[in-house]
Amino acid sequence: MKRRDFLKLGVAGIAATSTGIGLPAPAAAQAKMVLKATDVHPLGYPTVEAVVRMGKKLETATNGRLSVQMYPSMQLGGEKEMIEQAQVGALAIARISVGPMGPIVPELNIFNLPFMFRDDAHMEKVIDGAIGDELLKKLSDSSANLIGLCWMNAGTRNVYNNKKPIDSVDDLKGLKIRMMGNPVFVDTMNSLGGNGVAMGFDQLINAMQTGVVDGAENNYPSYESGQHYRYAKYYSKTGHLMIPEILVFSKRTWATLSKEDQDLIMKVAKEAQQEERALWYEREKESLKKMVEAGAVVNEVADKKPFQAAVKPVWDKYGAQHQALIQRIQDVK
Ligand code: BDP
Repeated sequence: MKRRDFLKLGVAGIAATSTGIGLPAPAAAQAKMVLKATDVHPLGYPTVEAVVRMGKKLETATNGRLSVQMYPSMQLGGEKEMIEQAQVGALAIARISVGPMGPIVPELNIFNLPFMFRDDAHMEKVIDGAIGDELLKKLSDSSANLIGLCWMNAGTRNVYNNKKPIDSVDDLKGLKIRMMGNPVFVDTMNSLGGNGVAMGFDQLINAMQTGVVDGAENNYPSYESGQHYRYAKYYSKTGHLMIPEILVFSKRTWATLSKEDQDLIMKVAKEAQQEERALWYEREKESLKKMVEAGAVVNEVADKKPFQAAVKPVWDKYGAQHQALIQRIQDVK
């Protein structure tokens, strides 16, 4: 089905085998529901696998009444489209990056600040703790029409391009680098001296092929599974962003579920947060190996201080109104 047709249907993100769609909560709660889930990544990718496993648990716990149908590999469009479909209830579950959620829930944008987290352990402590819970709640209480279920690891993002290895801020001069659709990222790349170009993940390969951009930035698994090394072989460990993923549920579909089902989904989602993490670290290692075998030229960036200094204006612009939250994140040890 084409994306547009899919949207036109306007179904509540569920394929109910009874006439449960659109009925008030108690009737719908009893109906058999297939929750549509989507991800930009392919089957086997840690985030996809974690949601597939979550679906199996739901199926077992409800004797098949609740299940998850996964649409991987951008089958339902890029992240922007995924968010929109979850908002209108055309799909139930979307696994998205916090990246594009920043403009929707301003506090979330703090996770999108360059060099926000010291390392994976710091990021994990933040998302597993009170701040993580508060931000999921902020999202659920916002006008975004989404329920925040859980977080997932997505490692560190590094710059890659088809011209040369990046060692210093100067090396980025003149390079057109694709960034996720959120002004904070374009500003980040521009303050580093490159030219940030915002576009969807679904448009990136085409943009690299046609020279609209010279490269992009992402973690090892996205670079490897998307085969981006074929278009941009210099992968430089700039480590400028560490952005967790977020699993969201359509608020419209959520409202048709019983409290018991909502609690069950929350429970398996929290488990998915930890399960994805284990899968993530395995996949990072495998992806690094595969991309190098496929010809990627990976380099360390010895001195990151000039990169950190260069993004100061981004912190001033996006962080000023969230100083207290930033301090709390930094205080997490
Ligand atoms: C990947 C995220 C994915 C984003 C993509 C991007 O897993 O959700 O869509 O980056 O750069 O790391 O758009």
